[in-house]
Formats: sequence, structure tokens, C-alpha cells
Amino acid sequence: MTSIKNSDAWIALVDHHKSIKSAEMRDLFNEDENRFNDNHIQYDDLLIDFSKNRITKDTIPLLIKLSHEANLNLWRDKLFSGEKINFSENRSALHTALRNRSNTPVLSEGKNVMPEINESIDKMGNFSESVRSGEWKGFTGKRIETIVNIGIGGSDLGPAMVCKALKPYGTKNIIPLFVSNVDGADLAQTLQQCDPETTLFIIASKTFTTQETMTNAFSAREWLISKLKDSAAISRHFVAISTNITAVEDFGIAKNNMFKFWDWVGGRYSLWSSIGLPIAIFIGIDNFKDLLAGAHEIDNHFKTAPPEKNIPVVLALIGIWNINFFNFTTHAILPYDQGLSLLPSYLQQLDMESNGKFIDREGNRICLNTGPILWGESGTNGQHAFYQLLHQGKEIVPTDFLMPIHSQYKIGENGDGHHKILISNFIAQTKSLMLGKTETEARDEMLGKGIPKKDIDLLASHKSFIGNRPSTSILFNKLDPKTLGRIIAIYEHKIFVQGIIWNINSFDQWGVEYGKQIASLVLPELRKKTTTTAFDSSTNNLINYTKKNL
Ligand code: G6Q
Repeated sequence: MTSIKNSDAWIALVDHHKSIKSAEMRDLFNEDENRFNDNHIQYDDLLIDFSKNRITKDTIPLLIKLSHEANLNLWRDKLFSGEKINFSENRSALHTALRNRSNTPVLSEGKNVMPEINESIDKMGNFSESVRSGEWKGFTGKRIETIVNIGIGGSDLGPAMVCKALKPYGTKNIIPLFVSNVDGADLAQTLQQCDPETTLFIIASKTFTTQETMTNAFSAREWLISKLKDSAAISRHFVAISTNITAVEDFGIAKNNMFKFWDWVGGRYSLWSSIGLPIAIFIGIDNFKDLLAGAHEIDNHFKTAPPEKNIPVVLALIGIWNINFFNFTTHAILPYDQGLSLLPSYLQQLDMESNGKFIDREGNRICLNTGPILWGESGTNGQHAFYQLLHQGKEIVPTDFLMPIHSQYKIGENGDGHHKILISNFIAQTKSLMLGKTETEARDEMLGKGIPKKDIDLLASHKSFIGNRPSTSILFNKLDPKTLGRIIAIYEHKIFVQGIIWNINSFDQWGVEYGKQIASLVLPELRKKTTTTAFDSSTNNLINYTKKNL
């Protein structure tokens, strides 16, 4: 494929950008009272307002042409039909089959994968019910009160984020904990909260070879045996989620206590698979199925909605517009919902691991910016930290605000006192980022407060805001399992669409594999008694200094 930069649509977008790049959103809103009406999508109780982006009536249609030039529809069909679009790992990316609640056949290498998926959901359901009901007993006959998921990256971030987000749906009888870091502090501090007789460890690793996870898993096993004084206890306190049966058995976990998934499930897309076991145990299998159902709805929406009404497509195109035409290379995720406080880290992996790449599908260097540097924090906390830069920094950061209309908690005046304050803060932020405040407005405001002229002269420029900073707002009724499933799937497909436009394989992760590979080179040098000379002088000295002082 020739670079998308040479396409007619791209060239038209370059011209369009020239003509509107200085336009002020405050003027665009003043000139067009239908701006919100024309630039939002409603899907059930989900409202996506993208009117506060630097777009005009022409922008989205031109971007849609770009997606046609990138053959988006063809690639979308390939994704859903199980074609091996992750060519560098010779795999399909069939996470959508995991949540295919309509159960229509999905083929991978000519075989319908739905029966195996349904079987795996049933196994998760049976097991999670037995743990929740107390039928599953620990080695000394006590019921399970704590589950500890040991995994990292895709085998940690999704379940941890979802368990936090759906805490109101979680059982009060079981505490879900997550250990990911090989830093012993993570496991040690977690174990301090655990009673060995009532703790179930879930070892989650697609490969079952990841250094961090296996180190934590072995230490957890040692801890359990040392406390319960019998290695037979493993069978009641350890289960595994993996694609690697042999390694699981070698670890000492019986086949029955293993939940499998398949190599066509990418790590960062795996929470829908048995990697979601901690979720199912915590919120129950029916709620887990609702999570799947929400994502499945978005899969259907993505497949069938016209591009201008297609949420993932429009979000992706706006992202392309901001990144490639305005050169805004970072993107902030700002959920005004404490339950979603892990969403920025979750999406950081999903987006940056998928599209943080400079080589296209044909092996050529991409001469465009690709995946943005993604970051964020829940509101209102972020407002008291980095929002200063969002309002007045030199860098312009496009933002996604996420806001539930209803809180899960009744607290404050009339039961929604806190929540109304939260909502007003979110709305105030999107409004101010767009509108800004001119120096004259800042002066008038201070005059109105009776501030002396000399102080006004000193402060006016400092209290002015350029505004014109793009944001997208995503509103929904309440953060329930189905809504969360929808939100995650929207972002998955958004990232997929962008990958298609940049001609990237969004489903491999050689940067992650590289990290795994180099870690194994340094450790032997660190363990050796002698001084190392194996690497460059900085690396050698870091190793030798550490060894000397260890
Ligand atoms: C995700 C990545 C990566 C992976 C972890 C854990 O897409 O591949 O984050 O999930 O490295 O790998 P294992 O599940 O194999 O331990």
C-alpha cells in the first residue's frame, strides 16, 4: 500500500486543515446554533459529544473519505472473520468472538470457535459460583475470602480495572487483590493482607513464562506451603489461566484447576476470556456476561452503523485529525468516576501497545505520528494537579471526559450532593477548555470585583486562557457492567481504526517482547561474583555499582 499521505483524501485534509486551523471554537459555536446537534452521537444512554473539537461541517466527511481510502470496511471484516491480521505473529485477533453473545459461528482456521468459548464461560461460571457460595473450600476446610490475581500487563490491567470499576456489583464476601510487579513489595504487602487458609491465588499468564508473574507465583506458592505445612494445599489454593498446559502442570497446578484460552486472544484484549476469572468471581458470572454483552453490542454497532454515526470510527477519525493535522501528540483520559480511576492505565496499554509503532504492515518506516502518548487521572483529582497545563500549557492536549449521570452511591445533600458537584466540575472544565478567557474578559472580571487597576495590569495576562482546546465528552447513565463493556469495546475499535489508517499491525507487541528478552541478559551478570564487562560502560557500571553495594 502506498502511504496514506499520498491519498487524495489526505491531501484534501491538508488543505482543509490550512483553511480552518486558526478557527476559534467559541466563534464556531456562536455562528452555528446546531453545532452540538450535528456533532454528537447518541447510542441508547451513551452520549458522545464531539462538538468541542476543532472541526467544521467538512471535517468528518473528509476524514471518512480517508477511512475509505484505507479500506477500513475490508479490514473490519477481516478482523471479525478471524483472518490472521496479526501477520507478524501469524494469528487472528478474535477477541470479539469471546463476547459474541449471539453465538453465531466464528471460524478460526476453518473451525467454529464458539463451542469452546461457551464451554470456557460455563467452566468460569461454575467455578466462580462455587467460590462465591463457599462450596469451594480451602485446604483446611474454610471458604475463600480473598483472591489474589498474579499476572502482569494484559493479564492484570483489564481484570484490575474492571474489578475496581464494578465494585458496587462485587460480593462483600471476597476481596480481590492484584499483584503484578516483580518488586517484592507488591507481593509482600499483598500477602500481609491474606490469610493462607482463605486465600485463592489465580496465576494469570498467557505464556506462563513471564518472569515477573512466575517469580511472584513461585514465591506465593512457597508462602502458602510454609504456612499450611503441606504441598497438597496447592490444589485448593492455586488455579491458573493460560494457553500453556505443560508449564501450568509443571508448576504443580492440575489440569482441572486450569482455565484455558487461545493464542488468538491478545494479552491486552484478554479480559473477555478466562483472564476475566477474577472479575467473574467478584461480580458473579451473570454480571460478567453483561459486560460481554455490552461489548458485543458495540461490536455490532461498529459493524453496522454508518461511519458518521459510528462511535469508534468517529472517535478514531477525530484522533487522527488531532494527532496528524494539528500535531497534538498526547491524549488525556479524564474519567469523572472514581470507579474508572484505573481506566487511564488500562487504555495506556491498549492504545500505546497497539499503535505505538513506527513500522507499517509492509515493513516501511511510517513518516507520520502514530499512537498518542496517553495519560490521565480521574476527575476532580487531576484538576488539582495537571489541569494547569491543560489550560495554559504550551502543549495542547486533546481530552476525553467520561461522566456517569448517576452515581452508584447516595451521598450528600438529597443523596446526590457529591455527584452534582462532580458533574458541574466536568462540565465547567470542558466549557473552559473550549472557550478560554480573553485578556479583556479577565480584566472585566477583575474590575467587577473592584480590584485596583495596577493589580489588574499585573494579573490580566496571567488570568487569561487561550482556550480552543479540544475535548470529547462521553456520558452514560451509570457505570454498570454493560456500560463498562461498551466503553472498553469503543476504545478497542477506535484504536483498531487508527491502526488501519496508519497501516499498522495493532495486534503485535515486539517492544514488550524486547523487554522480556533483555531482562534475561542482565540478570546472569548481576548474579555473577566477578565484575562485568559484557555491555557498554554505563550499563557495566550500573551493574557493578549495584553489585558492590548490594
Ligand atoms: C499484551 C502484552 C503484554 C502481556 C504481558 C503478560 O498485549 O502481550 O502486556 O499481556 O506481558 O504476558 P503473559 O500473559 O504471557 O504473562
